[in-house]
Amino acid sequence: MLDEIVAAVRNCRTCAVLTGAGISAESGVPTFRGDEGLWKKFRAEELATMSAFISNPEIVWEWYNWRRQIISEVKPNPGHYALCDLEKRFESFSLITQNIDGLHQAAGSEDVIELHGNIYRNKCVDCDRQCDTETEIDPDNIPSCSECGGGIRPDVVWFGEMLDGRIISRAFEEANRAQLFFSIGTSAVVHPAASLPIAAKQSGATLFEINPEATPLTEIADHYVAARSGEFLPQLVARLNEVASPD
Ligand code: BV8
Ligand code: ZN
Repeated sequence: MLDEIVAAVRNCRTCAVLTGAGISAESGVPTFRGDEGLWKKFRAEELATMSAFISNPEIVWEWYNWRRQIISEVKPNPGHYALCDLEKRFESFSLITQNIDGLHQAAGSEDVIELHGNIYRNKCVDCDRQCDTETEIDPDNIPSCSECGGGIRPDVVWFGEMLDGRIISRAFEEANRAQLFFSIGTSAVVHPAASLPIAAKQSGATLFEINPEATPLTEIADHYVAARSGEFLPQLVARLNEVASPD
């Protein structure tokens, strides 16, 4: 398997990668689903919504402050760093993430396409203006937008909300032009992100999936690697270095 992926990396000029919560799992960030998942403790699909924010903004801010606290204490893991190395091996490389934790950027990845926003950014719930309020928001004293007085919310995409049109169109453009597409650490159930690997495959890309568990994508992937990204991606980079400079 490793050799097939090495050959594909060496033979392709354009690559796109979609990551999900799984790539940050080995940094200690809880995923959404799975045994330790956020879903377990909270119905994330209920909390990551505008209706939850309107009916109970305190609870929503407590949840995001708790997640910000966890994320502020973790570091990128070898999987994040391996993607920074992989980026240099292609003429064109696009890193598209569903994650809002900023760990790809912290590892050194440039030009990360953040489909679902970023947990450290705030914006106005009414006029969408990005606000530079300090990261910690007091749930019992939620600041208001200086422009229109609307409440301040996390600048992330909630369920039932459209993604930023420019961002999602760019992501599909990159997926459609990729010769090689990696789906890494995502359960591939949330749309429209989960449609990106399918679009890539339909446009002729070779599709690799890296995930310890199978997902709805596994049966259409050209290669499925049942492994943790923090273990497998560094092995891939090491083998690429070996073949690049055989002794
Ligand atoms: C939209 C930001 C138009 C907020 C998130 C019915 C059918 C199809 C679609 C829908 C439907 N009903 C509603 C919809 C649309 C909905 C959707 O897809 N729902 C799903 C649940 C069915 N989508 C939306 O609402 C999107 N907007 O469609 O607008 C519209 C408008 C109105 C009505 C309808 C449509 C907006 C979606 C964005 C939501 N925001 N996050 C926040 O974080 O607080 S989603 C959130 O979950 C994440 O951002 C991520 O995108 C998503 C999925 O999570 P994953 O990243 O995949 O993580 P998960 O825990 O699920 O999986 C982790 C994986 O990692 C596992 O497979 C595990 O095995 C693996 N793993 C674990 N350890 C490792 C590992 N892999 C590798 N290495 C390891 N070490
Ligand atoms: Zn406003």
